[in-house]
Amino acid sequence: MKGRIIKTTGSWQWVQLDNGTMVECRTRGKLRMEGLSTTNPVAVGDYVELEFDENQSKGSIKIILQRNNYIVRKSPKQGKQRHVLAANIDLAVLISTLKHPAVKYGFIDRFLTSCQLFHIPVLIVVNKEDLINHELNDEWQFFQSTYQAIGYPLLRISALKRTGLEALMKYLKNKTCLITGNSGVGKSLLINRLIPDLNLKTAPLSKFTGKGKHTTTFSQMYPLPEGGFLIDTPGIKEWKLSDVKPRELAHYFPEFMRFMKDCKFQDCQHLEEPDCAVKIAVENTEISPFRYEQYLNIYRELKAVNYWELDD
Ligand SMILES: Nc1nc2c(ncn2[C@@H]2O[C@H](COP(=O)(O)OP(=O)(O)OP(=O)(O)O)[C@@H](O)[C@H]2O)c(=O)[nH]1
Ligand SMILES: [Mg+2]
Ligand SMILES: [Zn+2]
Repeated sequence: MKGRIIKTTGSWQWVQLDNGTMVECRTRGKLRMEGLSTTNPVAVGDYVELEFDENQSKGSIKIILQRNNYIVRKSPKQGKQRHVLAANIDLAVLISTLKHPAVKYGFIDRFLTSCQLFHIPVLIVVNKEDLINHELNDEWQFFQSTYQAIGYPLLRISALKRTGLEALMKYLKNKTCLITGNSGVGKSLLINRLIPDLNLKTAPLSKFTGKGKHTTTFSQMYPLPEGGFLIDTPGIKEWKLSDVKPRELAHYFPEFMRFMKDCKFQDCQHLEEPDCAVKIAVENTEISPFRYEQYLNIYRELKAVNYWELDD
């Protein structure tokens, strides 16, 4: 029998069958072995083949069907281990705020890199637009010019005040959408707005730090009344890149592509090399100097990690 994973918690998975029935399943030992290089062998969004147990109330997963795509990050706790966040995603919706909490550009640029690597289209959503006053106008201009200029669609919404939701819905309809972002940006409140009667838990930010409280603790997929699915995920503190080699990093910065071919050296890493067309474009601000800085930061980080892991 076929179904789709809508929630995973350790060794138990909740699978939804085509007729809507929910079945609690275990993964078989062998399946877990095959996925050894990742901390989780099955992920939310996976299509699976399952078999019912003798008493018919629970099941076990026999096969994970071929994935269209998936997105992996380095497990925050387990060093080299990889964690599959979700599979078979049509759109990654990256939620950010300008204030409460402040923008985490490090997270955004790393997440965008992963989405380029795993071929997942991204929509950037700035939530809490009700908090964007004239003091935040420069930040908004900067944010917009940085990401819209390099081709990412960008929307401004307020989940609280229900503004911009119709425009957003046009992007989401009939797709499997991964909703990600730092803790407290409003992922769960937004999903509650789009799926009435859901009542996901949301929480005010910590008075102390102004940060989210990691209210959502596991990923789960919910059907949209208009068709499609939204995957709520726990707030991500730090996105650690997986599966990217430093010398390939520039390929995941889409705005570098049209300049790279004019670099003097074919294997140019766009650091200190002479006649680097990317660096010239940065000087002319044809490439955002900020994004180039981020490229250098991530490049150095990947170099350091690869040194310790001894594979380049
Ligand atoms: N002012 C304002 N507050 C909002 C908006 N959207 C969400 N919030 C508030 O921000 C806080 C955090 O919202 P959540 O939906 O719990 O955030 P989350 O991204 O799911 O957080 P985690 O589950 O911890 O990752 C709540 O107090 C929400 O009411 C908005 O558009 N404007
Ligand atoms: Mg949440
Ligand atoms: Zn170069």
